[in-house]
Amino acid sequence: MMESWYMSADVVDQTAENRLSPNQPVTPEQLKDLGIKSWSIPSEGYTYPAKAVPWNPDDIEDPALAALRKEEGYDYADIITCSEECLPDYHNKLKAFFQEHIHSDDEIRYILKGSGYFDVRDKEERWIRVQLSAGDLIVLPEGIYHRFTMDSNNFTHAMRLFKGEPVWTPINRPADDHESRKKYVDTFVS
Ligand code: KMT
Ligand code: NI
Repeated sequence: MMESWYMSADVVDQTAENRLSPNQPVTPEQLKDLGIKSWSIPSEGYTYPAKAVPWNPDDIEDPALAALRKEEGYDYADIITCSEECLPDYHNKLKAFFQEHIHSDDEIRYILKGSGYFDVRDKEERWIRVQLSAGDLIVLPEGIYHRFTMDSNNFTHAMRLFKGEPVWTPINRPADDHESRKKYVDTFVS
């Protein structure tokens, strides 16, 4: 199960839990209220390639994942492994992932192995840390301010899903005038 909590203000080590003390948990309902959707689909027992290409998403053997992809229209899928060996331009990518940004589409990630954190802003701009581990599938809605980091285990093997032709471009904050941001604010904040 995914666990989430409000973050402490002073982040020294981005890979640490950075909880408030005492811990202030965030419920799945609170995440839903920010437009975040999630599912749990056990990933053990299935093998996936370590790298993005070449890989035909129709080769997915897990019927639960195949069904969800069909239902949600996630017709594109590839694989990303966050490790120095597998991810080209590793250090710069990790830096970019942790820069606060939005996208012009939903960001959909299914953790196959390892773990990591997505941080998202709540309606009052406070950071919520969402802990993901193998089997967690999360959808961050278009226009939500967020960032990603690995945790102290330093390994994330994930599937990236998308509807249609993928666009991964991050739009760094400030992006308040971006159409996707305005749409997000209209739908979930105001
Ligand atoms: C992203 O866009 O932040 C990533 O792809 C991070 C690695 S996948 C969990
Ligand atoms: Ni992103």
